[in-house]
Amino acid sequence: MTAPGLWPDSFDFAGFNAPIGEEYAIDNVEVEGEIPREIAGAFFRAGADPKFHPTVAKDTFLSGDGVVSRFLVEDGKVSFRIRYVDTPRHLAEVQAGRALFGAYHNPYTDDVSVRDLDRTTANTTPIWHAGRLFLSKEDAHSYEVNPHTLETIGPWTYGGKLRTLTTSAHPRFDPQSGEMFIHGYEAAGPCSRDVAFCVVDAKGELVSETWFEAPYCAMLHDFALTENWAIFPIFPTISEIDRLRAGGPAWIHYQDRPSYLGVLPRYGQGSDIRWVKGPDGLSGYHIMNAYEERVGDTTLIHVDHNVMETNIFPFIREASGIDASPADIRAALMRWTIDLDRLEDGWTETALGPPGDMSRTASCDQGRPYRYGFYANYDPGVGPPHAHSVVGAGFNCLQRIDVQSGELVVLPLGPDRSVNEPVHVPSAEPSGAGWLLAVVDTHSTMTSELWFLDAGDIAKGPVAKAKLGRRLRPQIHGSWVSMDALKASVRRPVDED
Ligand code: V55
Ligand code: FE
Repeated sequence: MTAPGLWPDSFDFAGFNAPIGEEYAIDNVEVEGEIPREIAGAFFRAGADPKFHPTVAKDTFLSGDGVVSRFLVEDGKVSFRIRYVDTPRHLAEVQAGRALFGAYHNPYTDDVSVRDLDRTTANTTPIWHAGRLFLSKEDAHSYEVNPHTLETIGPWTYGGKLRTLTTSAHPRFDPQSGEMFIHGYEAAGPCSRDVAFCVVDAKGELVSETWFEAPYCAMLHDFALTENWAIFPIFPTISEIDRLRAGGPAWIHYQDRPSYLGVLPRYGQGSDIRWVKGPDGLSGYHIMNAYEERVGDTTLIHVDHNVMETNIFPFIREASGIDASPADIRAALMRWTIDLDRLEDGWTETALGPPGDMSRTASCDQGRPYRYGFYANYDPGVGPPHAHSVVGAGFNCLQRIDVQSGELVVLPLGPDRSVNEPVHVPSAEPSGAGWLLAVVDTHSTMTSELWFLDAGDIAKGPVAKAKLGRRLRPQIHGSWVSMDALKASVRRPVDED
């Protein structure tokens, strides 16, 4: 267990965000209601849970040790397990009995004894591809984890073929070919402007890696993929080597610098990249979806994502001297459209829906014209802010947007609850909308539940809940893996008893 009472005095370590530091398994989680039998598989979750008190006075939720957890769902029953990701960083700190790594994303603040060690916490996304599970963070390579035991196997470099020093926590998948596309920023080391772009085939082989140079070393968290194109959003949240070397904050958001979209044919070379310039000061993290539209003899690309007028993370705004209260930051789910024949015109912007994050679509909709997106939102009318999740206030609404008609369906969770990023589970019924699974946290009882919702009717509330009876630290991202895919994993449940 982690020691109470000595954590930095901020929302990152309070309430639901208080560190937990326990690895455990629950075989039979209490279920209320009936879990639809067609839901069979594993909901893998990545999270952050600092084991030791930080060495820096101010630390962020984003720096916590990676934990991987799994809800296994089959025959209406649920089991749960959670473990640390045994990165070299975590193992070294456990060995030392204290934190050795310093400030978020700044290797120059680490103890000299760990100067040559991988400093990733692998705390951001569980990635499933070609029968393997990886835990990822954007500052290093991913770590392979046995999906049955949650034991860490080691860093994943495609048999040593990978040249980039980083692969992001947001790969994109072609649902038809089974290919995975993955980028890595700071590919050549801290503050380098090099971005790697890799194609991995359906069998898990790295088939290409090409590099391009971004306008600046931006926090390039996610990218958009269509059937033929990859689009890289560059927002002016920038890292600079002199500041890092001086032990300063890694990221500063510049309100007076432009945003860009990098446009690359998805099987192209880095040298093919073209840049579209946009307004100053914008910020965004996650892409909901993107697709191409043929209009006359030109092609439009639509990118749907939450766009904010400044960086959403309080610690980045503070480091940047940006004084904005969260309630005043303008944001919306936006559609940005570029015309491939007129990139010099920039992009046009169409508001699709209220602000929010942690978006999802059905996997089969990725990169193609689609109708439904799901995402979480904080609505102050629903309840007060609670210490929860990486943005501070937890999300208290789950929403489905019809991006064609604009229709919005909302499930408000009330003043006492926060919701984590959902996963979408497809239905075997041809007309079925599928299911949404999301962990919902109740603040008055400090307990977490896995809710099962009909994706076609989220407003009616959960059809079933699996009640853990204890608190989970908020999730970063999650992934759904069907039971068939899990059973076909290249890894076996060797040490499962
Ligand atoms: C994010 C999360 C991170 C990170 C950078 O959601 C960006 C955004 C959990 O770690 O390091
Ligand atoms: Fe993310």
